[in-house]
Amino acid sequence: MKHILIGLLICVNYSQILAQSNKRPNIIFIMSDDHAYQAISAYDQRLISTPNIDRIAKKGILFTNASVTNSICAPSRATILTGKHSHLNGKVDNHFKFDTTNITFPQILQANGYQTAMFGKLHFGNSPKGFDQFKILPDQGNYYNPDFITKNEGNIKVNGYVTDIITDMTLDWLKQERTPEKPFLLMYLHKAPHRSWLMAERHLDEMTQKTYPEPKTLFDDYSGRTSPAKEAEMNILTSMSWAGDNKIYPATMDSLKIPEIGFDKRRFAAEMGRLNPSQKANFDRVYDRINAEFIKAYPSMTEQDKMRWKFQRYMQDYLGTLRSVDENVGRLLDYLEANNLMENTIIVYTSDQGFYLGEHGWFDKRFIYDESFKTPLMVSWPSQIKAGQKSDALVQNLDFAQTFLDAADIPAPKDMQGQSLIPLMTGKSWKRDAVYYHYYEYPAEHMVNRHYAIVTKKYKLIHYYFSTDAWELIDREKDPLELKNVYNYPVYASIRKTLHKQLDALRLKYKDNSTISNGYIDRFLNDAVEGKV
Ligand code: SGN
Ligand code: CA
Repeated sequence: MKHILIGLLICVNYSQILAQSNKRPNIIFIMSDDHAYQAISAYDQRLISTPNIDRIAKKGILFTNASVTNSICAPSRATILTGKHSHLNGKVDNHFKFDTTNITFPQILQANGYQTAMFGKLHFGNSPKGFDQFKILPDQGNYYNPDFITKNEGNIKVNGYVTDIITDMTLDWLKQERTPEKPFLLMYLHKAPHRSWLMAERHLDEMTQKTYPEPKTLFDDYSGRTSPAKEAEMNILTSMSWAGDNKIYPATMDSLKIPEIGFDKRRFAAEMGRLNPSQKANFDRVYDRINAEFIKAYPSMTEQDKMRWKFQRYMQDYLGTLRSVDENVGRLLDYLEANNLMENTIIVYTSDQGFYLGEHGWFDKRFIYDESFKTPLMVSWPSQIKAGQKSDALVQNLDFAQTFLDAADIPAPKDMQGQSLIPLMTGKSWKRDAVYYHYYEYPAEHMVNRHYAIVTKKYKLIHYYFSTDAWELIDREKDPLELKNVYNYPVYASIRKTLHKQLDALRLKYKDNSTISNGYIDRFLNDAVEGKV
């Protein structure tokens, strides 16, 4: 009798466990805006410690070769949601609205019984489809006292700091709106650390007094590559603005006769104009000190000193915004842990692309050189993915849609172009030899020429077109800093030939037959001329 009872108990427990493990997982997609992997301690400890973000990697898998298909905000988000390259989903650049006739994975999850919510930055120019709840920033959004477009409350303004607010909204939804019987998809999307890098008041004193190591290529002169690297307008010395970015007062600029870079003074005034009196007093206190020190130092500064000074101010502010991202990710993880929501939840931490933190003398992104082409990616799912893994597989933001549908056991539409990462993360076979990249936003801010490329673990073959017609071949193993174009070196002749063939095949596979100009861009430009957009 006793044995039968124990047997029954085991059976009940076993079937409960089975039911639990067969339950479709929750999905929490955490994405920051412009978060460089160099600024996550799970990847690199030189700049900042991010203990909370690192918790996700420790519990799951850290990808060291994750990349985007087009290194810019809205196109990356469109690729994530549609599982398609930019030329097929139509969101080739930041300028035009997302085409909402695209089918996105949240729509599919919602139609299959998932509860769905999105909080933070989307940057599509329209509201997302497929969400039971959303509160999104209009366009780029603001760091202080931001406005939100909401699904149920119209447009609202919330006092406080954007990273804290987006997290409050996310936690409130989990606590008050979640239906426990349903699996959920939660997209938790930070504005930070996007330009113009305003940190939370609580980090100002500490973060504006630190000094950071310079990257090896801070003084890159762009020789050794074709013309686009030199022509881009994202050099810290020549394109980062004194007031708008480095928070030198317009009056200080006037007194030192420093010319404006871009809409320097106007951008500074717009940011400061959003602060309430107590926020402003905190910023003034810190900026007064920075300006007083700068006024003393500036007259004897060489051009190199100016570059160094700007780099330090850039790092202080950029990394300052990440302190609160890390704290707030910690708040979310603490809540999930305390409420037994970790085991069967897929948690992703990523960015819409990487970012240059002084490498090649740059800030911003767009180029295919590693720091902006690659993006941070870590995934935990304790019930299915072994903890503490590292993978150098060539995964992309293109893969998320199919990964999430696969995890929920829903067949993906045939025209999605990625590959589920579930087999890879659970130790089964997974293969990809090369990825495809295509950047379009030119002519535009930062002036990064259009280019497409094939990237393997060993090489990058890049075609810059539109304002120039130039090929680059980068040997990733021999030249990790990506300073030398070896396209015309005779020893690379056969590698070049093979890569050309592979690139042609990839363009065919992904159906990208745009050559000199892009069909979608031209269509949109024509529409714009005719007043249709
Ligand atoms: C703004 C920034 C740019 C940045 C784009 C795109 N300028 O225009 O530096 O490249 O956003 O960023 S700013 O003067 O307005 O700060 S993205 O992340 O949305 O693609
Ligand atoms: Ca971005």
